[in-house]
Amino acid sequence: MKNTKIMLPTVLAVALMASASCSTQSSSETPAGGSDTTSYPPVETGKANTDYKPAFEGQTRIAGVKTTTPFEGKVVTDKLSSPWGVVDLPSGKLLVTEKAGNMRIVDPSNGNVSEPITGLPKVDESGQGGLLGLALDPAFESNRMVYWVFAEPANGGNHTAVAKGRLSDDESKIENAKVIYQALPTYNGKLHYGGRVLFDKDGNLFVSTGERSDLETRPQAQDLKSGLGKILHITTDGKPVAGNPFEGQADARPEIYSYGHRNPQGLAFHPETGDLWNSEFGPRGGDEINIVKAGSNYGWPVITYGLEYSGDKIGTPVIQQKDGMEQPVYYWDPVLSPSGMTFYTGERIPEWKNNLFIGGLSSTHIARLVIENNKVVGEERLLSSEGQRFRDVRQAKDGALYAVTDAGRLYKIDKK
Ligand SMILES: [Ca+2]
Repeated sequence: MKNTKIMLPTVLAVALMASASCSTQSSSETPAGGSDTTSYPPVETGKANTDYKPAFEGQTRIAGVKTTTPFEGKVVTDKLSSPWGVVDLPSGKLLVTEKAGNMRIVDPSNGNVSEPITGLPKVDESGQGGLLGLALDPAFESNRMVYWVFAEPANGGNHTAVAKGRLSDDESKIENAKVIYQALPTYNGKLHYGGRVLFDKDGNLFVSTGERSDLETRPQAQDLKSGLGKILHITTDGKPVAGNPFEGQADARPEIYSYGHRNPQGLAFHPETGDLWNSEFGPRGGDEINIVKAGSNYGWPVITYGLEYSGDKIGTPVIQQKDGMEQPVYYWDPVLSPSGMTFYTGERIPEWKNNLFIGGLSSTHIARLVIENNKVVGEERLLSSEGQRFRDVRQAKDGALYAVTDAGRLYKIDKK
């Protein structure tokens, strides 16, 4: 969703500041509003899994940066159950998916969590499956349409699917839920569903799908006849968008936008360039941030900066770069387990403008990446003292970042 710059009324902002505060983190050595460009050593100090060399300087372990504006991460609620995606409604309340198959509405002004919203199709919540990312229709205020990604149970296993439905006027149920797209083939596994969905400026959807992890399905990331390991570009009816890169090409699915992805769980548009960026789980040592371009190949499982979790090397030959395959803008070794992400466009913390914020699961922090000319030039770890697996981070219309964690917390991250 595009973010806007409408500020929250002062009264509500004060109420928010006064609401439940379980924890705070701040960096307050310099005056409020400062913009410190000092570089620090890279935030990653752990041993890398490999001795692979990056394709260009600054592709990994970039210099550290520190936010100088005092800020804090407050727990709005800890009553969610494995929340996976969060979006803000026009009312300022937040619509959240929970992995087991529920949506709920959270009121950030008081932390209230609604009963489960009914009417959603059943999900397969085994392993990494379940109810995943969501997006509001750009015309939500008039049509109240919600789109979501989920692991759909099917004969022979499950697959990543996209559905839509109308949020009832009383916000208690999804009406006329309909599955609009299935990323086939169905597979009997429980890993790597991808799972984010994002509207573009033309009112079409970008959807990320995983390659289901196993050696058996992994090669399908390179297979244009498979829906696995892809970024897809579909209409709100689940049809390929006209002009997609493989349109009219034999032996290719016309809904595919890019391929060679492993398990992309983050999608966001760069606010200045308009480019689509993704975050993607690599194997052990190869988590990536990419700029997603139409028709491009992102390399998995042919090239990667990581190892198998067994420690075995990946690929024959074992290579990290190849002509015709895109290099990540940035990668992590050791890994972050990057999930939902967003670019900050708010005004309250000026030094965060156009920075990328990525929820880290295994790393238990939010990564802040400073980006200039499509390169990462600084990295910071936020909320690392919280010990939380951050699943999604999103900016709401009040200009704050909201982040959900696997342990059921919703954080509001804002200027102190
Ligand atoms: Ca890649």
